[in-house]
Amino acid sequence: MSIHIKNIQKKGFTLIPKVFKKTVCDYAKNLSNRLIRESNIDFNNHDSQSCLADKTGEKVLNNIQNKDYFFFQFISNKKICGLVSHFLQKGSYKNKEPFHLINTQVRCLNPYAKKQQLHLDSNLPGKGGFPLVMLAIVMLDDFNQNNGATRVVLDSHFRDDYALPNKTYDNEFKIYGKAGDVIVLNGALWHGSEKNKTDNERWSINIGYARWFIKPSFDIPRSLKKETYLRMSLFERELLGLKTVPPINEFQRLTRKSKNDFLNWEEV
Ligand SMILES: O=C(O)CCC(=O)C(=O)O
Ligand SMILES: [Fe+2]
Repeated sequence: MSIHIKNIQKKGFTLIPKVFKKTVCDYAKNLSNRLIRESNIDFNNHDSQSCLADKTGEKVLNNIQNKDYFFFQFISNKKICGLVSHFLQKGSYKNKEPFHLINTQVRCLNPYAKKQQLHLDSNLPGKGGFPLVMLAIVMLDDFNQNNGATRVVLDSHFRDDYALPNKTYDNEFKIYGKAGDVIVLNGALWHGSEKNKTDNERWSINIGYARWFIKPSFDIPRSLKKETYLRMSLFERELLGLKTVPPINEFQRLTRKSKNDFLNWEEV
C-alpha cells in the first residue's frame, strides 16, 4: 500500500495490478453492454455544454450503483477504498471524516474514438493541497499503445491552472496495463483517454470518490433501488452518502450528518 501512497503523492497516480479477475471484467462488459442497449439513451440529445459531454465516440452507462449489485465489488473494493480513504480523510478532523461516492460510469471507447480533452475531475486545481476528489479507473480491457490508454500530465496535481484545449504537453504519460488492473489518481491530476487507433472497443469503469461535503454528479441516495440497498454492507451504505444528505430545513435537523440512513430502509 505504501508504494501506492508514495506514487500518488509524488506523481498524482498509481497502478494497482491484478485487482479483478478477467472473468469478472468480461462479465462487467457483457452486463454493461446489455444495460446500455436496453436503456437506449441518446447522450448527444442532452443540454450539456462541456466537450466532455460529447459521447459520439463512446458508449457509457452512468450510475452503476443503481443498476445491479454486481457492480459494488468494484465500487467498494477494499484495495481501492483503502487507498482512497488515506487521501480523502487526511487533514480532516482527526483524519476520520467520511468520504463518499460522487459518480460511477462504465465507459467504452468505440473503435477509432478520438482522444479526450485533458481535464481534472476535482473541479479545482490541486496546487499540492489536500485532495478533494479521487478517481479509480478499472481496466476491463488491456490498455495499450493503440487502444486509448489513459494519459496523464505528470505532477499536474501541483498546478493551479487548467489544461488548454487540444494542447499536447511535454510531460504526458500513458498508463498501460492489463484487464483487472486499477489506476487510482488524484482528481486534480490532468488526465484523459488517448485516441483509440484500433477497430476494437476499449472498456473501463470510472469511480469518483470525494470528501463528504462535495456534491455528487447525480442524486445517488434518492436514485438507489431498495433491492440493492438491502444487499449492501454498512460500509457501502455510508460510502453512498446516505448519512450526509442535508436536512430539508432546520426543523428536521441542525446538522448535515444524520444518525440514520436518509432512506430509512434499515431492517428492524
Ligand atoms: O477513460 C479514461 O481513460 C479516462 C476517462 C475520464 O477521465 C472521464 O471520463 O472523466
Ligand atoms: Fe476524468
